[in-house]
Amino acid sequence: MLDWILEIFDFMPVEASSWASRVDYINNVITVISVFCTVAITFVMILFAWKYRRKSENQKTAYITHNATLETIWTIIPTIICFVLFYFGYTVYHEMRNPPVGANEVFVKGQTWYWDFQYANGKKSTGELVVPVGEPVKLIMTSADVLHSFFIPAMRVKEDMYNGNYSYLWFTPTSSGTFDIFCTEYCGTQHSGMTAKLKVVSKEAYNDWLNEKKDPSAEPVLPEVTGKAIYTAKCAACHSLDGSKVVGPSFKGIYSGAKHVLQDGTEVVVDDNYIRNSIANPLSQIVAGYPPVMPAFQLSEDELIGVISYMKTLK
Ligand code: HEC
Ligand SMILES: [Cu+2]
Repeated sequence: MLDWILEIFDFMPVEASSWASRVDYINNVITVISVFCTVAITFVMILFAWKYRRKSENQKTAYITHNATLETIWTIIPTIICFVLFYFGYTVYHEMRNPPVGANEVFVKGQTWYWDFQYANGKKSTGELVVPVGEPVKLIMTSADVLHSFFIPAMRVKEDMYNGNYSYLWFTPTSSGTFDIFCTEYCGTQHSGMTAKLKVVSKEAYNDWLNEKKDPSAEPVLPEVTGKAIYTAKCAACHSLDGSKVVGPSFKGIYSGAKHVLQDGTEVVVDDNYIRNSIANPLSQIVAGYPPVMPAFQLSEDELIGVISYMKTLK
């Protein structure tokens, strides 16, 4: 019966990720409850207005102040419904905010009015995001200018992207095909044209695409190679790779997920945003036990991707 009612609401985009059916189910249940309540309350309101209308000039209406039983019931039942909806919503949300370790990472840069993508092997694409079917994909996203928002309706994922900061989202595509990507943050005159295509392909096709070499002279450089060069030129004087303390903390195992304690006592888990912030605003988060002497570096988005990718290799 419930499934049959939910069928009526089947006007959503295709379901092509492991989130899709769960997101739609919650959405449909909320819609069914809302439609039911709206219709029922409106009907009863009109009915009662008519039924209990004043029928003669000197008719006195009943003097009712409250009804404790009714009020308790209409408080408790909606509260229970809200908690049940919250439970289902939160479980999906919690999973959405915790990408699995080992997901295929793709860096995404939004700018007025197109999208750039960079893959783990340094390959870049514009306006076309290619991912393998059945494997988790994590997008690490930033904006080169104003606010944008990355939306793939078929995957049921959407996340804002900011200048100078990384946001992320992840999904596991469950069917192959080409899907639309939209910007859903009004970002200027050509906002509506800020679209791209998501191509979900087989693992083999993905690997072929990732490693295809159209032009041997323009072979992609591994981001960690770029990162290592930057490290040697700009960071090695103060940061070691072998665990020893030089001027600053060693980069060895920096991505292990361990907590780092800051000067003010707060604990942080090292992630892409922490690294990014440590480079651009070193004085905003000072590691406990070290002097605040690190200069700020203005690295380009590609250089940041390089340094971050390189640090992830330092086990
Ligand atoms: C002049 C020395 C110096 C240079 C050069 C330097 N740093 Fe630092 N760095 C420090 C010090 C000191 C700290 C610890 C205090 C702090 O957090 O500011 C630090 C902290 C960090 C942290 C936080 C480490 C942690 O364990 O939480 C990161 C990440 C970092 N630096 C990245 C870089 C990168 C990337 C470069 C090169 C582009 C660089 N640093 C260049 C001195 C330096
Ligand atoms: Cu935009």
